[in-house]
This record gives sequence, C-alpha cells and structure tokens, in this order.
Amino acid sequence: MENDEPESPDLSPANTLSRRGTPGPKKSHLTQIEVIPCKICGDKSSGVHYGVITCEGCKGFFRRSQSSSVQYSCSRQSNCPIDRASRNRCQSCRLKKCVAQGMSRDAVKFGRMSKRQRDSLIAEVERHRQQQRLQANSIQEPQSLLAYRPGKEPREQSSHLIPPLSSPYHYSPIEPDLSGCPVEVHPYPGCHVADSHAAGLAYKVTHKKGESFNLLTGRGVDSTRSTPEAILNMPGSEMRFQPFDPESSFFSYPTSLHIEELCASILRSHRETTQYRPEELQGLRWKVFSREEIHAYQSKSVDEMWQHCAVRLTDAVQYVVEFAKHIPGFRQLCQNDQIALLKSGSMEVVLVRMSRMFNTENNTVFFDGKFAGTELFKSLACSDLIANVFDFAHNLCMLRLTEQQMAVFSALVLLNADRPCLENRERVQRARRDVELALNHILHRDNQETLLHKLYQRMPLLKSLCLLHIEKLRWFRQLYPLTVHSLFPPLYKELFGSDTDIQTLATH
Ligand code: HC2
Repeated sequence: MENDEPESPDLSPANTLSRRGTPGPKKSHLTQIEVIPCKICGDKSSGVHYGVITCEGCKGFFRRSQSSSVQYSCSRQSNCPIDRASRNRCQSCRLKKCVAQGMSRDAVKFGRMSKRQRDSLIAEVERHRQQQRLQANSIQEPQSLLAYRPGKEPREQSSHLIPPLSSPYHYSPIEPDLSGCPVEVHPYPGCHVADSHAAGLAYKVTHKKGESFNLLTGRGVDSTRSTPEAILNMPGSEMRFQPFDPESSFFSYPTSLHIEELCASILRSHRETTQYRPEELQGLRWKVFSREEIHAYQSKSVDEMWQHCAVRLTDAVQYVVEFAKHIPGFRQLCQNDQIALLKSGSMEVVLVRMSRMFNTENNTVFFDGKFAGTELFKSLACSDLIANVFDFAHNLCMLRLTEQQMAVFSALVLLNADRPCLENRERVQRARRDVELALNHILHRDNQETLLHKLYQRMPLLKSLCLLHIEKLRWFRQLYPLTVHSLFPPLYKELFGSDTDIQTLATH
C-alpha cells in the first residue's frame, strides 16, 4: 500500500503549455484538459504527465516506479482492475496499465506535440465537455443506470453489471474483484463444435451448483435467476440506456425509425466500450516499438509471452462483454444464451476490433501502448496464427469501415443463431434479423452496398481463426499446464479452455 498524497505541481508538459497558452480557441480547450479523467484510474486528471493524461496520484506513482530499486509483482493473475478506489491495491498492475497507456519517462513533451496529436487532444476535450453538458441535461444518460434498485442484494445492483462511469470515456468494464473467484471452478466448459450438446448439459449441471464464475458479471452465478420472471427482473432489463425497445420490433416489422434508433444505439454501445477512439489511435501512429523493445518481447519465454497476451486479450474481451450487454436485444436473451454467444463470439469481435488498431502502412497493431509488427509476437511460437490474425486485421482495415459500420458488424458477429449451446435460437435469430436490417440500412445510406457481401465473406474466416487459437491453446496447455492453470486470467480460461482438462489437472 502506498499513499497517493498529491504532490507539488511539476512542470508537467500540460501545465507548462496552459501557462504559456496558445492563441485563439485552442487555449480554452487545452486549459481544460482536466475534463478528461485520468487514463489510469479515472480520477480527476491534472494534465499530461509522462505522455499521458493522469491524475496527481498516478503521476507520482509512475515517477516512483521508475527508480531502479523498485520491482513490483502481482500476487493474483496480473489483471487487477485499476480504478480510483482500487489503484493502491496492486502496484504491479497499476504500473502495467501506466505503460500500456503509453506512460514513459522520456515521453515526448506535450508542448512539442504534432499538430495532429494536438488536434486529437482538442477533439477529446471537446467530446468530454459535450458529454458533460449532455449528462447535465438528459435523463437517458448511462449514469441513470447507477440508480439504486430497491429490493436487490447489493451484488445484484446494476452498478456491478455496468460499472460506474465518470464519463463514457472512463469505461472500466473490469469487475471489482475477479480474484475472489475460485480459479479451480470452470463452470462453462468449452463449447467445442463437436461436443456442444454434451457441453450444454455439463454447463447446466455446473450451473446448478451455483458456485460458478459468471462471464456477464464476473461474479457467482445464481441459478435460480434463469426463469422467465427472473430474467425480466435482471438488473439492467429496465435499462434506459437506449430509447430503442427491441421487444416491440420482435412482433412487428421494424420501421425505418426503429432501425435508425437501433443503429444509433449500437454505435453508442460501441463508442463507449472501445479502448481507444479512432482519433486517439490516429494520433498514436508514430509510436512504434524500438528494436530493443522488440528484442525484449522476443526474449521472453514462451509461457511468459503467452501469459502476457492472454491478459491483454482478456482485457479486450471484457470491453466486448460490455458492448454486448448494451446491444438492444442481447440483454433480453436469457443468461445462458448471452453467455453462449459471448463464449463463441467475443474473440471474433476482438479480432474485428483489432482492425481499428491496425496500421496498414507498416502492418503493425497497437499493442501495449505502441504499434507492433508480427515479429514482436515471435516468442509465442505460433507464427501461423499470428500471421493469419494480422492478415485478417489488415484486410478488414483496408475496407475502411466507419465506426458505425464496425459497430453494427460487430453486433452481427455476436448475434449468431448458429452458435453451440443456445437454448432459444429463435429469439437470437429475431434479434439478429433486426441487426441485419440495420447493417443493410447503413450500407445503403452510405452508398456502400458492395461492403455487405465482403463483410459476410469474412465471417467464416473469423471462425477459423478462433478455432486455430483454441487449437494453439491446447498445444500450449500440454506444454505448460501449470501456467494456464495458475497464471491465466479466469475469464480467459472460461472462454477458451475446456474444463475437463483442468479437472484432470486438479485431481492429480
Ligand atoms: C488485444 C487488445 C489490444 C490490441 C491487440 C493487439 C494484438 C492482439 C491482441 C489485441 C489480442 C491477442 C492477439 C493479439 C495479436 C495476436 C494475439 C490477437 C486485440 C493472439 C493471436 C495470440 C495468441 C493467443 C494468446 C492469448 C497467447 O488493444 O491471440
């Protein structure tokens, strides 16, 4: 534990700049950089420190962490959530997040930012201010989700399902304490295509034990809540997140107004759950890993690098889970089906989203705070998977999808009625049909109907990439069963592992 006493103000680049000021309207934006919450913990920021917008606490923490005598280690799974309340609990994970967000001792000083970076920052400040105005004026803002619901246990409050937001850009979908979940319990066995039926049965059995890890909440599953009335009472089903009412379109042909609302709603869910916005990524394109840094990744042992990627991948999946929960029609599905769709679809959406992080000019992807090529992943020892994943991201990136198109396509990838283990396929199919109409609608409106075919063509490819990923995990698990068992994030194992292997391991 360490204290986060605010420190005396430094000559942080932002402070320097705001003092110096720039002429015209830019000044008002840059002096209000504090409207953007700390990128590490979400607390109120005080400017750009070490290259990233942070609060005083995280600034001081990062400075102290740079002393050569400091060595942190995580006593859990290296995926501790870092927010204002929890930031002092794990120094290792806090530092990791600082580095992942791009904090660096020799960060380029803000005063010397390129015009592009500066514009991107101004845009971000403007968005936050707009958001604040909106939140002040509207009752349909995400914060209304935090409203207390009487008659529910605290752990069932929607604030667990939808984390507190200081703004949509401080989105922290990571559940409060994943470490409390027993690592040994693997409630949702891998739904392998071949044994999906058996897996479905096994799922229900373990579900009844009521001690499972819930993908949707990151918490224990209460099996009694799967009855229709219970689903209606599920936190969030009375959500006012979107004005769109998916139920109404289930029984009537959706009108174009419905479709417009659906599109807007999906876009909003997407925007609020992406780790980086397009302008931010654009501004970061100059950050590429140096030779030495690449070498450091390549020198990691196979299991160390796998664990590292598993943590990154799990972070990305958690954002996708949040996205899914806000797609109209998804939440109205029973919990079993929500979980089944996420189990088979979340990795696919991670790969779709990876194309947003891709730079086709040099075939790099934004990973750990900088742009990385395939060579950085050498020590994973699965170059075929990496090459294929990069190819996929490259090709999808070349389609230059708008955020709206990307959002609706991602929703379509998730709402797939052919996934294994679904209880109510028809309902998924109905929700999917609306999203298909939405995709048609926006592509027609954008005059890009040829994209439709191209997007549908990508779907089997996505599936094969995910199968290859699972195959590689099996290979890796054979080599390093203990790494997977003890060091991989529980959610990662839940999604990609088959629990029979773990049980075998546990009984030996
Ligand atoms: C994670 C979110 C980041 C962007 C990003 C970049 C590279 C991606 C990574 C994400 C997820 C995991 C990926 C990786 C490239 C290769 C790797 C996709 C999207 C992999 C194919 C590696 C094999 C499996 C791991 C878990 C050992 O913001 O899964």
